[in-house]
Amino acid sequence: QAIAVLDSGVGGLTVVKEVMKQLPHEKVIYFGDTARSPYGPRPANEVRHFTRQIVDYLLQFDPKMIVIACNTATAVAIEDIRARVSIPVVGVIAPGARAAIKTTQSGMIGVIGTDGTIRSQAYETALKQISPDIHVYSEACPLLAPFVERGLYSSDRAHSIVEQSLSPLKDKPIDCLILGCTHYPFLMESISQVMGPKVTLISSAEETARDISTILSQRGMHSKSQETPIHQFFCSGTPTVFRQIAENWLKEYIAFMP
Ligand code: DGN
Repeated sequence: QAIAVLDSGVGGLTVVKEVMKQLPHEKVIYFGDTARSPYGPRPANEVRHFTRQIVDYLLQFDPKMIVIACNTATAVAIEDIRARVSIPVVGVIAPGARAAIKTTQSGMIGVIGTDGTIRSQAYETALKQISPDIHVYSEACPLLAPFVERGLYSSDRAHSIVEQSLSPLKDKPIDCLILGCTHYPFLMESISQVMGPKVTLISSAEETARDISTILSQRGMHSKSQETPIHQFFCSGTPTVFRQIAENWLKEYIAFMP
């Protein structure tokens, strides 16, 4: 049985890469809703509806777990999906929030994400639930995910958009920054250059893969096979760019895209 992973587009591939790194024998079935990306500006109801549709599609494959590898969808749909399915559902917000609390020394945490994620205040809620005195500085960066979606994450233009998007956080006293959108690890180098060495970056992708592993262990659900699995990738839009990005991002882990 596979781990089913979904996102509005290519962002969830950052979670998939961490899963492949940490859990090389687990098969992944991925769905990127590239035709309807970005989710960030959409109303919560609509994102919830899209998430349900994708989960229904993925359930055909009889997965052992659903990973909502999209912060925007996690923020507004995770409880709804948990109520609808009987397998474990993992989101990307709680793992990132926990990691940030472990990392911060000053108690001042920055969060960047889509409009939808920042509007939902899901990170504030998750962070303050663990540690009520924490101070959160959030900034919506709506330009970043669409740029990644076009495959332009290594360009000079991407770097200047990162610079511009993060400028409101530059003078804030934060010591860690949560990358609260699964598209942002594609821009990790630029983000790290802009924020400087005093700010630790927390990738919700890496933390989520750790959570997935913990849940599989607790439930005795790890794959027993020692073979390299054949993963499956689907997207709702034209596959050309999606495929290029996936092949390039996951090249250490997949020989070719089936
Ligand atoms: N990757 C998604 C997230 O983590 O919020 C959403 C990106 C988008 O749709 N703009």
